[in-house]
Amino acid sequence: DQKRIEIKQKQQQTSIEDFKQSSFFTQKVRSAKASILDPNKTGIIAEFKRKSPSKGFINQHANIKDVVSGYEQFGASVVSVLTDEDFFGGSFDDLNEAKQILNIPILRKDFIVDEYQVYETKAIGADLMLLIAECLTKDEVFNLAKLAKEIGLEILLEIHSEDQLEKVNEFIDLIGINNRNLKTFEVDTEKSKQILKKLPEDLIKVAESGISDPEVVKDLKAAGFQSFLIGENFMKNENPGNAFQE
Ligand code: IGP
Repeated sequence: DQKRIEIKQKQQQTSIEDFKQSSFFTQKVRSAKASILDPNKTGIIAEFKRKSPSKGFINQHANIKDVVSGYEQFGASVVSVLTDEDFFGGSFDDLNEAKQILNIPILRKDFIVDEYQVYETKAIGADLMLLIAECLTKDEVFNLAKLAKEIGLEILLEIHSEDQLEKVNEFIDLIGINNRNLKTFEVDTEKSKQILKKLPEDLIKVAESGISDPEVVKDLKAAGFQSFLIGENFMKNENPGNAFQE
């Protein structure tokens, strides 16, 4: 609800028409699907995140350009940038700085609830967008994903339980299973492996959150996940790019 109030205010400053005029709007996005399937890359979606609701500050003063260039250099397929300010301390400036130096696709990580934000996502230079099944009805997922596809964005739909699978539709490119329960913050990769078995064949399958060692990645890969969204485990180091390498 808070997001919706913010959106109303923003709409008075920048209109959807303004977004359509922006230079990124007409550009073709970089495909996250292709980058994840690229055998010369790791399949990892590496996240830039200063703080989180579960941990508080992780790395308050990290320099985004240093971090994300490290991620790219060591083989990340995609970089995820939080743009939510209240819970994650992110901003559009962060995404903009990342865009200036990266050659790989950028995921805009935020709570998308309105069509306005879909246009905004394209205009700020992101290549794909997160939709969280838990925050949206089936119809909302459909409408937001359809619009995103129309303007050329790729879509990662995040689910956390099997019943949310009914929100998958033909516009979704990647499906993420969040190992972390957004309400209790508990991490359970076994449950994610169970849900994985029920997923449609043609989607790229992403394991998200709480991945803290290479053994877990191996285990999830063996179970059939093609991509791994990792934030805190990198960001908690003084030099997150180097942490990725290790
Ligand atoms: C990354 P972690 O535990 O590696 O930092 O998790 C990512 O999965 C997590 O930030 C996340 C998230 C979200 C953040 C998953 N779903 C939805 C904001 C909104």
